[in-house]
Amino acid sequence: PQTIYLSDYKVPAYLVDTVELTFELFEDGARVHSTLELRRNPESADVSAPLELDGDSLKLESVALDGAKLAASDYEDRGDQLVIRSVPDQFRLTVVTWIEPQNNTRLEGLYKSSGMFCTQCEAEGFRCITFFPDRPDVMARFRTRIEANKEAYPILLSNGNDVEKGELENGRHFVTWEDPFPKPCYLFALVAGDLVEKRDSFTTCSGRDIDLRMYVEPRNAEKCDHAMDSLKRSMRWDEEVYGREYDLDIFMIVAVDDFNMGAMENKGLNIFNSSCVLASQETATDLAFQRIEAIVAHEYFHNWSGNRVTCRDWFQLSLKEGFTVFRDAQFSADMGSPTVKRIEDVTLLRTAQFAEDSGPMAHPVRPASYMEITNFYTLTIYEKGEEVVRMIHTLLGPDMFRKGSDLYFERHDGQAVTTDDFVRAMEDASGRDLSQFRLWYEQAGTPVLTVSDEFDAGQGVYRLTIEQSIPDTPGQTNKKPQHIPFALGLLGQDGQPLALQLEADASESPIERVLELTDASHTFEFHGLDAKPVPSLLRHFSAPVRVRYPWTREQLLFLMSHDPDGFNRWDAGQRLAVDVIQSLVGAADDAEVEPRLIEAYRSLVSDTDLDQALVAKMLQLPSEAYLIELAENADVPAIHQAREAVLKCLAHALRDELLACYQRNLETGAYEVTPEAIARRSLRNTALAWLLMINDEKGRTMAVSQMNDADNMTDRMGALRALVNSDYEDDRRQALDEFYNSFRDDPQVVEQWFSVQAASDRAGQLPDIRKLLEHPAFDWKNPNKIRSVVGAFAGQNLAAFHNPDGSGYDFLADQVCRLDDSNPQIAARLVTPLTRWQKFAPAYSGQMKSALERIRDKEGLSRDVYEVVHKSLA
Ligand code: B3K
Ligand code: ZN
Repeated sequence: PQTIYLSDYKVPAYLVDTVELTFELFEDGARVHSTLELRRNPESADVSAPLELDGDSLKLESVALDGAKLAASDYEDRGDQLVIRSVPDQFRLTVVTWIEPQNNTRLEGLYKSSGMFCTQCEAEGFRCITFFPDRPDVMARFRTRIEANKEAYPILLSNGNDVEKGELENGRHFVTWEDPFPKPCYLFALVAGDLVEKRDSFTTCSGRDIDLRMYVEPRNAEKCDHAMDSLKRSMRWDEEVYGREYDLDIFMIVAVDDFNMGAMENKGLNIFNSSCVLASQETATDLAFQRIEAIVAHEYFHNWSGNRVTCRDWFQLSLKEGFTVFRDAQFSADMGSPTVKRIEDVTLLRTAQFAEDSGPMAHPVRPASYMEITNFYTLTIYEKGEEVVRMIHTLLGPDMFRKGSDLYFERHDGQAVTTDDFVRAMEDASGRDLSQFRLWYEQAGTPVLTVSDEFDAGQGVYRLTIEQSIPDTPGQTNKKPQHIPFALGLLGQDGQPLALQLEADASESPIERVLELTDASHTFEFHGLDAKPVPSLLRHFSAPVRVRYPWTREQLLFLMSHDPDGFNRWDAGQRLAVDVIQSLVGAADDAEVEPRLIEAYRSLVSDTDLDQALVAKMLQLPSEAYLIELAENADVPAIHQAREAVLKCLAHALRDELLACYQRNLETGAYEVTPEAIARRSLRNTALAWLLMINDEKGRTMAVSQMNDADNMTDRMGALRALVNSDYEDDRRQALDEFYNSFRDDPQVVEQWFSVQAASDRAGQLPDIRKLLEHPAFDWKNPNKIRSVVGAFAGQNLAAFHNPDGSGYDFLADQVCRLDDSNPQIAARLVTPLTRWQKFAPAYSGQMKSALERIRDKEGLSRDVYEVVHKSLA
């Protein structure tokens, strides 16, 4: 496969003004008539370039230029390109292609899912529908006519407004849609199916009434309210916080069962993976409710950050993704607890993005090259990209940031632009120089900040030195220092925040500051202090970096109970727990667990004053995945054992407090999805899980009755998970069977049922996993099912996956090879755990590498998997 470089970017040789599409949908395929109004791009240097249109898996039926049919000798059908050597400066091109959506297992382009037709065009799926300049800087106005059998497909949807509809012969009908906004073809969408419609409306800030519609399969009709409410909240929030109003008269959301990722922001017609949009009290957990709200918001926000202003090329992907993730994170913070939202985002970043950034697929937020763009929808593009936008927000402050985003949207409306254009708008609006800051887009790798300090008692001066270095990553060495906002506070011995006086006679001394690091080393002096303070470093996680500082356990315990920054309180607890667990890795079975950790958790479990949502987060021990990320030569079973030993020790020591916590947090009133209620459920389910970890009889009775009596999925799943992870084998089996029998008709719940087993070291050993793959509800064509079994096993059931006999690795390699032919995008994602082979102790890494080599040697390997495997073995 070929590598594509950013440095080779050239403006398109031809522009498309309008696209007229007609889809004739049949059971054995679809005929696509496409008529393009094309002209040479005046900005292109190549004035005699042939016309080259992208295509993939298309059967070409005819080509006509300005109405005259072309002979086969007038064009060249290269399979992946349609080339016409001689064309006028401006012309109309009509291409007819035949495609087979019913056989499309890659789920890119037009395909069928549970009997309905739907599309996924980002990044390069439109070329699977018709020949087209499939690149985001070609923006055109689309008019789309869909024809299909009326009984089977009563609902026919595309982008924009429906302008015409009518009956055809043979029981067929048609609807024509027109989208007034020029858009790149990756935002095109089509849906045809037998769907129910849920309607609502929204009045925008300028008084326009927007028709809101959700389309779902009839059995899901009662699962739409939460997404609809989330949509309305998002629309209002974007008006209030970013001044962005919705621009079409209709906004549609469709739920689809077979979908490669979460959702897609097609103009006016967002398509969602069912699991990211459908929810009811009985079937969705709190986590799912929150995820749905965030994804609905994310896709909606793309209407401005992505659609009205889009990307020039796919190297700029983070322009829309990083910014939109930042926007949805701000939204979620405003809807719930900002501290908890930050904790969740940082957990993901530090566990998974940091791992990516230190592995063989490490790449900058704006990559310089790729083979398969689908592989670059990564944690780095999304989550680190978000952090980069967040740092601009921190450096500029909210008001200047808003001026910058206003300028960006105004300046670039209707354009396809670059991350550099985004930064320039921020600079121009604020007057700040972000030239060094731009390195965040160019350099890969997670910066390491090494912090040291000393106290000069004679002068009352506290000196803090911060050194930064950025590790080498594939193709990048000797990196330059980056511009890092570093938020900090200092605490006195009484736990009170101290004034931060950077000069002896400072007039202004706030209790929190954002220091700006630009050099490899900085020393800051804080004056007017009586004693050595305790530093609260990198508050709110003000930059995506690793901080190394020789914290003592006393300091961490102190910060855990005194830091006014909730995020850093949580972080101190995590660091302490990591330190304790790490010290027990490989230790004797009866090694003592730090008593101060136990006492700190005792106060937490009993604390009713502190924000209960924060308490619930602080009680979660660092995950195995995070402990592995922090380790060198990781020995997973040893890490697993040490973590479990701490958990069990805590559960034994705090049994009474856990029982009290469970009782205290029992629900009294009706079910609600508020931050307070979510925190209560989280606390009582954590208590339950811990009690079952130590096979507590009382816990067992509580779990069984909670499982039967729960009126919501969070509690039912909490009890099921606790039982699954206990040693009560009979109860586990019975609970799983009962659960399945109650929910077997609901695919979203069956997916949860699969993953609770696949992720459990008790219920998800390899033979169990193989059984799940044979289960009647498992479906190799459905990405959610694959993720909930294979993905959950390799990504969450780490001790079982890293079985020292290598069976877990072989299993994953087999599944990757199997999927490579049918859905390469999903196959390439599944490889991820193996790509980290260098992180593990030699006994593991060698076997992981062999598994990768076996995948590499598969015949006809897809470009998607090829890229990931070859880069991992390089
Ligand atoms: N933009 C889509 C992702 C498309 C992924 C294509 N492989 C969803 C999102 O980020 O909103
Ligand atoms: Zn997005």
